[in-house]
Amino acid sequence: MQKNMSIIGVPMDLGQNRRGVDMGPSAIRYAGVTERLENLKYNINDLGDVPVSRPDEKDHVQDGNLRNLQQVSDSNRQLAEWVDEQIGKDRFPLVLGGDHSIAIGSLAGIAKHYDNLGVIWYDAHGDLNSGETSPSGNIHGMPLAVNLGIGHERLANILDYTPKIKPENIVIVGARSLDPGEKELIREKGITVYSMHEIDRLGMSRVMAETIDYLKEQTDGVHLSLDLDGLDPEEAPGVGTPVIGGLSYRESHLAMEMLSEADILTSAEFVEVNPILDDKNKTATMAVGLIGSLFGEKLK
Ligand code: B3U
Ligand code: MN
Ligand code: MN
Repeated sequence: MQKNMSIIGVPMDLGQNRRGVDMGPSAIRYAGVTERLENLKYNINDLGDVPVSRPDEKDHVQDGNLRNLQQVSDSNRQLAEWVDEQIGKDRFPLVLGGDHSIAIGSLAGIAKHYDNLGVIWYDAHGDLNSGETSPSGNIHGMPLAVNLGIGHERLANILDYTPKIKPENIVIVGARSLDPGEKELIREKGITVYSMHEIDRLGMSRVMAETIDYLKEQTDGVHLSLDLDGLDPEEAPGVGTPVIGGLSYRESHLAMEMLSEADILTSAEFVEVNPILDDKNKTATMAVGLIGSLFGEKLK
């Protein structure tokens, strides 16, 4: 793993409609992410936060079925530029959200450096909606579709290219809440999904072994996009859209340890930590624990 790492915070809460997830980057920093990584001998440069407009600022209008389109796309464009620059300097980007709409900007900045970027989408949701299929109008339910080139061009065309990723290079892990339009897209594009059903049947160990083998063969870089709502809300309560029956602390640490051992990751993001809905920063602390395992902490 690249030892030079840049942390980028994105205090974004405009991709959904519950306040508080904008404090996610602060909560994760407060839970000690930098110290944790420095102890593992990473050279950390924390670049601070990408600017995001306040919910009460300017014209927060709904554009069709896309809430706060202008503000979400403006911040994502800046995020894409920051991420692009860090990869250009040969630094591993670790992006801290913020709601999951920020995966639009991070992948825009990352994917231009690869011919065949792989993506592990660790999430209760598919985030494969568009303005046409979304039941909520919330852009945090759309980033994976946007990265496939499906969605408003202000989102899909950030940094002037689209699509960012290929459907065959995506692996979704932990899904248990998919909308009808998302299921259709998964079928149509042949996206690999390990839902909770497969995880229960096969076990996380086999699911991650298959994911790693597949992406190793198929891709020239792998991005982990980890939505904390992939975990069970009993263990990670500080998220805006909790879905029961999720991944456990133990399964999630095993997944991170296996990724660390395989050494295939080239970028990562941790999103949807909402400290207002949390229980004594438990979810941000969970995120930092997972980051520890992902970047090489060992049990013995
Ligand atoms: N699929 C629903 C709910 C949702 C998606 N992502 C989150 N929630 N976190 C939607 O609104 O698109
Ligand atoms: Mn998500
Ligand atoms: Mn989710």
